[in-house]
Amino acid sequence: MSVETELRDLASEIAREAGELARRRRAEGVHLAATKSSIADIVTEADREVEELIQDRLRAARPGDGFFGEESEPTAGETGVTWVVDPIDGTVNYAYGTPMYAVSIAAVRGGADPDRWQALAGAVYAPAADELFTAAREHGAWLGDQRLAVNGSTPAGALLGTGFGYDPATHDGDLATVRRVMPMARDLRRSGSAALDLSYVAAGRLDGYFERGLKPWDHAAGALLVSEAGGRVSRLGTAAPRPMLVAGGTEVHDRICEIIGDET
Ligand code: LIP
Repeated sequence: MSVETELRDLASEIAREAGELARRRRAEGVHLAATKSSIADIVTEADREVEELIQDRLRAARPGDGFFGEESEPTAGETGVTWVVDPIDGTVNYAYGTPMYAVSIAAVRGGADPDRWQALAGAVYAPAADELFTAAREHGAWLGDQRLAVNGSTPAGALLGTGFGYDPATHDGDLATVRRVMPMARDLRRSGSAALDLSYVAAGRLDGYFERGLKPWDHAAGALLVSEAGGRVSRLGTAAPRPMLVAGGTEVHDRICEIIGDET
């Protein structure tokens, strides 16, 4: 067993346990804990409780690793491995009681900078669907025991996913991007969870995905799933306040980048 597959199996085990906790708390009733960047950017008590469980399990299994989670202060490690964690991606869906939410756990080599890290392993668990997407570097991407592969060419147009930030002031610009990309699309999906959007690209349920302003924990695991499923992932405009993430099979990825590339 390689380091990457060991990290993948640990992430998978913890993602399932954390997802089950999130599902239980959802059934018991969700309570708002705070708002962050805007009144729409919420964190629930479950987000914090789930992240605490994940951090405890990781600390017990690999005490020297770093941790970079959405709901806590980053902690440096001394092993060279950092865990990048979104305890409940799709928080607004979760708060509203819609099923598109997931636990996203990734292990990366190096710090928590997506432009410098090397993703080693990832797990995205969707409790409502009981679907566990996993990947280990150079060991493929999987949904359970089913090997994943991104879609190839899209003669009928590409089925694309996208999303919007919590700040309404950014919506006009993001909609302008959607308007530019739509001529290549057959249709558009907006799930509310970047981790699941990327998992769906890896599984061939979407042909491509683009979204501006994601946080590292939103895409750390999902991006590895896409690349291990034979797809491509790029971050455009990394010097901008809201870099653009693009993912898909090579043809779709490259076409989206060609359309968007000059606007970032
Ligand atoms: C969410 C992303 C989603 C994006 C939302 C939000 P969160 O992450 O997964 O793609 O459109 O604005 O950023 O806040 O649920 O962890």
